Amino acid sequence: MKKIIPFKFIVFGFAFACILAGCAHQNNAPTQATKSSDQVVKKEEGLSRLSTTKNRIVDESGNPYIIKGISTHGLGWFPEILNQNSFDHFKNDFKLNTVRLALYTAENGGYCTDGNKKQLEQTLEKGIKLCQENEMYCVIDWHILSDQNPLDHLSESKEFFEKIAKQYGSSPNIIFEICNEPNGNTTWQDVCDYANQIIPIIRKYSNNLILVGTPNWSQDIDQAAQAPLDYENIAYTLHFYAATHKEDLRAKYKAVVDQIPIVVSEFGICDASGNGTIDEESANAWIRLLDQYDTGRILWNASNKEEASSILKPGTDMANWTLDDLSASGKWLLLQNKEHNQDQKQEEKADKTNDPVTVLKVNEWEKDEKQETQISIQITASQDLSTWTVDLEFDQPVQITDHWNCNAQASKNQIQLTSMDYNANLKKDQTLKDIGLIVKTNRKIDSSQIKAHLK
Ligand code: IDC
Repeated sequence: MKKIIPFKFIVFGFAFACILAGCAHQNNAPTQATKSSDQVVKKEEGLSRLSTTKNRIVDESGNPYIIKGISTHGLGWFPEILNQNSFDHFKNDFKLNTVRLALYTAENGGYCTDGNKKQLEQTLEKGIKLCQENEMYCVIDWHILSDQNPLDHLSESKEFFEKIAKQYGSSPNIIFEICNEPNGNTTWQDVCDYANQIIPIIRKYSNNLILVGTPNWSQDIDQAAQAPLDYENIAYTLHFYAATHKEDLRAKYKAVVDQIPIVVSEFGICDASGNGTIDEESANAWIRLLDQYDTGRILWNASNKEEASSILKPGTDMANWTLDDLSASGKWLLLQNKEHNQDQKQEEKADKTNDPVTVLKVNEWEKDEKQETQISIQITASQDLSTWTVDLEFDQPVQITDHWNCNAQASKNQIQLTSMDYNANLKKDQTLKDIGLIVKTNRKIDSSQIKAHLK
């Protein structure tokens, strides 16, 4: 079923779209991807090739696909993380589908400065192969940072992407990220000038998804939305560090999320230094928001460096770690998956039962000494409906903090949800998902205690 966007965002998005200027970029239609002869073999053939619609990443069936990944730290500094044990954990414990390989271009030991190019390439290839063997997407991240402007190392970048796209571009699991974080005085026009030279090189060999960084450390996605690049299968990156970037950046994201495809190709739950305090409340607010729009996200970073963003405790043996070695960031990532699993189990259960209404607890957190809970509702119509009402009964008094794709009213222990005009009509056996709300209570809510009636 088509994704339904909260009404308030549709209105906002539409108003915003109306004032946007058109794009002034040359029209370079992607060329047909050619098969590379030395393509690596490929357990990853089962992976669906990802592409973009106007504003989402989708799989080959056209369903929204959520990239869930972990980024390596700098490949030159922490290459030991690339081993089968790590990938087992990434895939089976964290249930991730993507690994991002961060190739710093300019820092100490960078690919374009004083780094050992050959060794860095070998490490990158090791990462690519592990992704392929484990059927995971692999983001090749040209990690500009202190070099601020991607045009600074244009010729190296051209050479690099020519080589990598030629060798690996026909594998469906490869995703190209052509500039991590443009920053300093780098403008969106600079990024476009760069992208307009790199993308055609990649497109000689591959039509795969390409991620493009945005100015201001990949936070100015509004600029990309005003003048998107003129190629297919391009998404723009938004980066956040939850303890530093909060409501302002979330508002910026919400304003453009329906205009361009966005991927959070790097985020941390600590501050922007990659260290400092962990802010789970802000991190959870981000994840709830990204979930609403099926936006992919990749956590920084898989290493044992002594900094808050690393998922392993300092000193952990990266060749042979276990879940006992997780830092606070690592534990948080693991918990994401547990909550996700719980949802999936409930959704599977819901699919098997014939209950017309399913109530799923998606997430919960504490705020101002109260409990906030995000709830998702599914309705399956047992007959054609032209309007619907769902009564929810809780075991305690409840208030509404937010809601989407429904009208909602609370009174004591009850909440009544009613249809919006765009989702009132349901055909027999049709399932309506994406109805959601956030409620505030004194105590934790057990979703099995919520009684739901469809009227
Ligand atoms: C940081 C690392 C840190 C390293 C530094 C190098 O966590 O150990 O010394 O880079 O300059 C980014 C960058 C990413 C940063 C990260 C945290 O993409 O390279 O990693 N960050 O500062 N953007 C925002 C935050």
